[in-house]
Amino acid sequence: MKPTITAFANSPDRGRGLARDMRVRWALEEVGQPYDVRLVSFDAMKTPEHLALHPFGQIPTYEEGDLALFETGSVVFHIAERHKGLLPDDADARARAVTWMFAALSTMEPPILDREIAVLVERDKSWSGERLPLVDGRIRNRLGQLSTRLGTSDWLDGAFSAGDLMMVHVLRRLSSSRMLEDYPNLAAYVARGEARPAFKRAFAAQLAVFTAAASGR
Ligand code: GTB
Repeated sequence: MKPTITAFANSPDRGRGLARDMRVRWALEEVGQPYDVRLVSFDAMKTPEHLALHPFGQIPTYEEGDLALFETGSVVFHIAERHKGLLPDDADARARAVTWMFAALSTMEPPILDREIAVLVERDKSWSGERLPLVDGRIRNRLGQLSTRLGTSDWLDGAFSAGDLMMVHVLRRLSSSRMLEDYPNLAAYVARGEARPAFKRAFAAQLAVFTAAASGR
């Protein structure tokens, strides 16, 4: 059954593929599963209809027949479990790929989100000048550790997996900070993910939404 996901009708990322529907689009493209998109406004995300799908009033959601999911970790894992291509067949390798999904979401993403809040929301606070370097230090610590683990490998554990998909998308959120430039193997890792045909298709699809919204259609 063809799933339907939700995405921003007017994404604040201006089509840069940073909103989290991009992860789900990319996963669906990797496994060759066509999908529909229902675009929602910020107001629509807070209606009872949307809250029934997503208790936190956010995007993306994922509907497939009677199944409704939220949280990109869960959605990408579901897609990876139901289709070939995003998780290895070997049980141990599969568990390690899932571990990298969790690492992306639980260890790498939180300090990166903290930085976005520090830059976008807390910039005017009197303590902002002291907080940002602390947040940046936490990110650099994680980037250094991840860089050491990745080393000269193409992907985190053998072949490209849902763990890489999630990690690359999380790291992309640092693009405006230029922090990745200090970790050439991580910058190359992100570029490798972005070069995948499935990524390019997903990126083009979300950009088309932004372009159409911007041109007033
Ligand atoms: N943990 C959830 C998941 O992984 O699915 C988080 C979902 C989430 O944060 N969704 C955001 C949302 O719906 C959109 S992606 N926000 C609206 C709200 O909470 O009311 C976050 C996002 C937004 C904007 C940019 N940007 O402009 O660059 C990037 C990412």
